Amino acid sequence: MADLKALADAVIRGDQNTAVEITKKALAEHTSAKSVLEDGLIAGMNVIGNRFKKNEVYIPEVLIAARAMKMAMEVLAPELVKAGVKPVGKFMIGTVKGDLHDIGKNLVAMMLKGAGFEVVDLGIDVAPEKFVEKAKATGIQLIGMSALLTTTMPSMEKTIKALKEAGVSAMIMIGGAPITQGYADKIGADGYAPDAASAVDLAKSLVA
Ligand code: B1M
Repeated sequence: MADLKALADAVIRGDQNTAVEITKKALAEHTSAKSVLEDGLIAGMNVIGNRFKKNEVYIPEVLIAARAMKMAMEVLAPELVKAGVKPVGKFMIGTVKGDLHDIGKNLVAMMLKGAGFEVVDLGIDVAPEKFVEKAKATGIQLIGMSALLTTTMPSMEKTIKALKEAGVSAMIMIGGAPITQGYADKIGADGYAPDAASAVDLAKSLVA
């Protein structure tokens, strides 16, 4: 029998070969795709997320774990589709206009994928019009914006204004080194998270 605890441990260690191998074995043995996802991959990423929050692991460990999860997800994804497993929620993220920093944004995207969200990544330097266009095209539930520069923080406010004017009803969360809860409140965002692990908790609570 494939061991889903061992799968979670492989994700935690960032051991992509073992993660892929156990995922394949579990599917070959008819373990449900949902169980492989929830009891193996997501369980492992949850541990990493909690350790990251407590500063017990750092960015490289999170990136390596996320890569192991990504490789296993490539094997699992077709089975999840067949089984009709629905994502926890649909999340769209981008670094706002004028801003080219994407390390934190990528980390947030990976952690949310790890938590079972379907993630649309718009990349960097994303103009308000692009957020609006993609939000309308995808019917997304939750939009995330990242900014690392004090000079690009106003792009968040402009984007929120554009989304509201376009009638987009998705929840909006923001983050990035210069962002604070006070700023989120001021510009009308629905939530702020200081780091990628808290972003997962926030995203779950916003789509709940
Ligand atoms: Co830039 N840069 N940079 N830079 N850069 C900073 C941000 C800076 C603080 C450095 C400094 O002066 N001390 C400073 C900003 C000052 C300010 O505005 N107050 C700065 C500057 C000035 C600039 C340039 C203007 C430099 C220049 O050209 N003169 C220029 C601007 C380019 C542009 O964007 N238009 C620039 C360029 C660059 C590089 C391209 C060289 C590179 C980016 C590479 C890349 O991202 N692919 C870069 C880098 C690497 C940095 C530092 C060193 C590191 C940023 C980083 O990746 N941190 C940074 C200094 C620093 O922070 N020590 C700096 C790690 C990352 C995991 O953290 O992004 O904060 P962070 O993400 C965290 C949280 O904030 C949160 O979760 C993440 C994980 O916990 N989070 C969210 C992030 N987004 C979230 C979204 C959420 C929720 C949480 O919900 C949606």
